[in-house]
Amino acid sequence: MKNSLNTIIDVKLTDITQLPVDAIVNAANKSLLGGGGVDGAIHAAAGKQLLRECRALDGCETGEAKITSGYLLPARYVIHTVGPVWRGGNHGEAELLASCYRNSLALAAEYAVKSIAFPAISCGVYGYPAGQAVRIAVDTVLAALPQYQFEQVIFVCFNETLLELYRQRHCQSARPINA
Ligand code: AR6
Repeated sequence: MKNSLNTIIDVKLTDITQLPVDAIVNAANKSLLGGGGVDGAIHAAAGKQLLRECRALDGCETGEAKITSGYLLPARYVIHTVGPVWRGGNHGEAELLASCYRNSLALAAEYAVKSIAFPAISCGVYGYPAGQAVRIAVDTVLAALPQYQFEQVIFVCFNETLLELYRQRHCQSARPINA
């Protein structure tokens, strides 16, 4: 059985909707009915059936996660999580953001997902400072991995600045990341 030491961790500069992984994570809002940014891109690429399934989910609280099929996406599943809106850092944002990563991984494991890709949750419209968000993303995922058997985790960046931040975090982390 594979343990966390066998999980490949990648950082990729790409469009998450193009990735042929078992699950991609969506940085959604509480309604789960679509929006802009990566959420809009995922709904556009998955097709209208995704919205239909999302309507039946009755929304999602910040820090929690829900799963749907990927429909027209190369990914089999979409895990929808709701990141915190940045309000200065004293409103539980860090713990809520960490919960997004932990709950997404737990849900993925329940569905026997082996490969999963995360966008930089809360780093767009929700305004989370990228450096802090990347640290939470990497540290939370690395801390959670020992309890699962994932084969691959990908941190997807949509710009060079984020890519560089993930690389820097890689240098400081105990585990190697392929970037
Ligand atoms: N592939 C990978 N990353 C992407 C893509 C893509 N196709 N498109 C954008 N990003 P955001 P949030 C990056 O704003 O901050 C939505 O309207 C983007 O550059 O999508 O959690 C929801 O409905 C950024 O680094 O999510 C919510 O209302 C990161 O994804 C709200 O935005 C997240 O940016 C959620 O805001």
